Amino acid sequence: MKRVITYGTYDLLHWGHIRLLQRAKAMGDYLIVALSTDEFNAGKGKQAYHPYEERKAMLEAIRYVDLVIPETTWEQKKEDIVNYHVDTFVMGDDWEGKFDELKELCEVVYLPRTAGISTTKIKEDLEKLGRSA
Ligand code: C2G
Repeated sequence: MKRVITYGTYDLLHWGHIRLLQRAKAMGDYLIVALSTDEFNAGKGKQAYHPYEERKAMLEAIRYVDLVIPETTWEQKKEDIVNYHVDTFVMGDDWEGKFDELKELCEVVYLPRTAGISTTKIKEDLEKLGRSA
């Protein structure tokens, strides 16, 4: 049983998120998503549109996702990898190199981001639509 973990906010769930989760799951048999809590996001200077419980429920509805756990700190990754017996840590390549210290514990993979889509872009495009309406 190969176990994969990834981290993120997953707000306004979109195609780029789904493709990341799809490819992450394809790397093993069991995919854990550590989902940023609203409090942790505040620390990232992010305010998600959907609160944690809704973002969690949406991820749990995705066939590629086997378990959703809270991400409450930057430092929890090593503990998560040990506690959940993780074989592979996966992130989009906007994080390229940022988590290489985890290589002492598991495989670390950065996957190409899906171009042309982001939560920020969705918000900006909707704002433009609102102004032109
Ligand atoms: N992603 C992607 N393609 C996009 C947008 C996002 O592949 N067009 C990936 C990101 O690279 C990330 C995941 O989808 O691996 C979730 O993206 P976010 O919700 O934006 O996560 P982020 O805010 O980067 O939080 O400790 C790590 C942080 O929690 C990551």
